[in-house]
Amino acid sequence: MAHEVVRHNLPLFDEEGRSAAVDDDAGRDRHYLPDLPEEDPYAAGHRTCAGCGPAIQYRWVLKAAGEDSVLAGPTGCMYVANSTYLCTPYTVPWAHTPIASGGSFTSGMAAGYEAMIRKGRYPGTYPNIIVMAGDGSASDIGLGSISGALYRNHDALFVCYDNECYANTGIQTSPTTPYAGMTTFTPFGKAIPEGKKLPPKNLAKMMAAGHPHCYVATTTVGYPVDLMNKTRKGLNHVGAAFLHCYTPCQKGWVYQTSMTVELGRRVVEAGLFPVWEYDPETREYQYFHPPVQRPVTDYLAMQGRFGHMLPEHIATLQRAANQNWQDIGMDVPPDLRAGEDPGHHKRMAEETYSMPLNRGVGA
Ligand SMILES: Cc1ncc(C[n+]2csc(CCOP(=O)(O)OP(=O)(O)O)c2C)c(N)n1
Ligand code: SF4
Ligand SMILES: [Mg+2]
Repeated sequence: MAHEVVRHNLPLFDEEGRSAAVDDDAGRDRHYLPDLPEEDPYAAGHRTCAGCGPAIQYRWVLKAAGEDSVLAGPTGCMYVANSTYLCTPYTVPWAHTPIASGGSFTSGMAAGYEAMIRKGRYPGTYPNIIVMAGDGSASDIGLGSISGALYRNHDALFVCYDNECYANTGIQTSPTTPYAGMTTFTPFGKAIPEGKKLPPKNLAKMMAAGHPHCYVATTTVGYPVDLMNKTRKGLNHVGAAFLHCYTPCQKGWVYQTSMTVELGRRVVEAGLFPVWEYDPETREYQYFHPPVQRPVTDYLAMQGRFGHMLPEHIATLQRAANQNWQDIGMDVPPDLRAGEDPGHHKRMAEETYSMPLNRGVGA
């Protein structure tokens, strides 16, 4: 006789109880956090760089998922920096997979647990099955295996931690590296002054459009409660879920290490990374409308990887951001529309911005 597969139903964190919140000058609630679980399945003591965005994301995803989780990690910084012989920061089972196989390995785990529980060989509740793959893995080398797992609807959460480069092998360009983002494979010079010419691949929209039965969402390390709730929604969804999370890489992007979470907000406020959720029941997108809309220079000027940009490059990015604002149903304020004109900008290295942060490097 087949045994029943019992699943967890994780409660969502309260996003309304913001009594402890302290607003900053821009009206953003800065210091709000609800009561969170004490447990930290991603414990301290790993070896990622100071301020590593993917490490922050790993910690919050696993805090939201809890101890009854099993985890896979394809090759990338979050494999290499987190594991040395006989040592990992995880208090839950974890396995490394080849960079191309995060999706297929996780499909196997999900199918295996289903089968073992049905046959009475595993006595517990169906665990939270999670794979966290870098952008190089999820949007490029391992895209096929993740798409296959989503298509077959295995009950697992597939996360892309997006640091917008192949970080672990020395900051090479990936499909999610933004236009003009400097990497070791997209240096700027006389022939190609913008560095990278292509716009980023729209990974999450591609996953939602191509696998409409899946829960799909985007988030950033700038919104911890949103990130943790989307983790829980993805895990509660019976079937495959995909989460695309923006995670700054201070080594590759060249910024002050304390600014990782601030960047996670500014990229949204600059219109360069829309935060949304796709509901497979209603087949609708819900877009987050940030309370602050900034010129892209407020975001770009914080990072050395954009320091070489010329006025026409900044104008190109402002046009892309303005298109994003329209796509998510927000008006484009006149000053942001004016930024579509190159004459509106100085060279990036001379741009002013709204916080005293490090200057861009480069020309
Ligand atoms: C098939 C294959 N090609 C290339 C590599 C070399 N490699 C190891 S880690 C890595 C970078 C992965 O980038 P990403 O998935 O974005 O993770 P990140 O390092 O940025 O965390 C690469 C290219 C590999 N391990 N396997
Ligand atoms: S190189 Fe980037 S992604 Fe890798 S550990 Fe350092 S900050 Fe994190
Ligand atoms: Mg990466």
